[in-house]
Amino acid sequence: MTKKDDIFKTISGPFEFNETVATVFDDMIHRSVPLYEEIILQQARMTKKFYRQGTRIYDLGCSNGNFTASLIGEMNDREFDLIAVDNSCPMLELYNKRIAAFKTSGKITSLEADIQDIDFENPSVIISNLTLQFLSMEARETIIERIYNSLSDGDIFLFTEKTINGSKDLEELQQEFYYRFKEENGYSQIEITRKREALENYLIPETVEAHIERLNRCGFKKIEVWLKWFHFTAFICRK
Ligand code: GEK
Repeated sequence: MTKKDDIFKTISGPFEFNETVATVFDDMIHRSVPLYEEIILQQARMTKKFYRQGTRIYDLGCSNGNFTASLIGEMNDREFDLIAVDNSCPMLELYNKRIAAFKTSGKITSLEADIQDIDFENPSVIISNLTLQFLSMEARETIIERIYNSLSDGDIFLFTEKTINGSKDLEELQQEFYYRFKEENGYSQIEITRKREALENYLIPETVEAHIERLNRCGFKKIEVWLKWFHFTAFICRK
């Protein structure tokens, strides 16, 4: 049973994926990311559809394993090879404990590493759900270029990001509706404000256009926004 996220009721300061956050992660992500379950489920289904036997799936920023759990369910008896990467030790400890309890025909390897430092060996699906947003702009460009180069034609890169709108009006609208969503999920004004301040300069969102331009520069030409809820945008890119 996951603990309730009340971190910002009492503290303020910069955000990090430490033990306190790991302990409440499931509650936090469900109450902070609209359509989170739907995003995970459809990504697991797309992974199943595009995974080529004998290749690897990479989950960049795997956290406590929600995508892995969903993938195990979707793959059923099918064999697969998944590399799940996260640089937060407490998060990966939760991941390992949780995934060990699942029965699966898949080979699952968890790696405590920075996603910028790993080699992509024979991938057919690479996923980064809400993780690129924590990298610098240069690092985003480098990793997407490497992802593109490591995939073969027809393979996919799935990613979800918090995005912003370049128009002030529409950005304010997104903000308003997002904060309303958080309030409806039980976060108080002070918690919302403190979390926003804590993420400033750490989670750097970009516009959808900026993402598409970068994807194009890195080689991706077939791109679809398959889900969008105000700030939250999920992409599929096919090589
Ligand atoms: C999910 N994908 O449930 N290298 C490795 N891991 C990183 C890095 C990095 N450079 N930066 C951040 N992380 C998950 C949710 S959460 C999103 C992803 C959120 C890790 C970080 O430790 C955390 O576990 C994850 O990326 C981001 O679908 O909490 O907003």
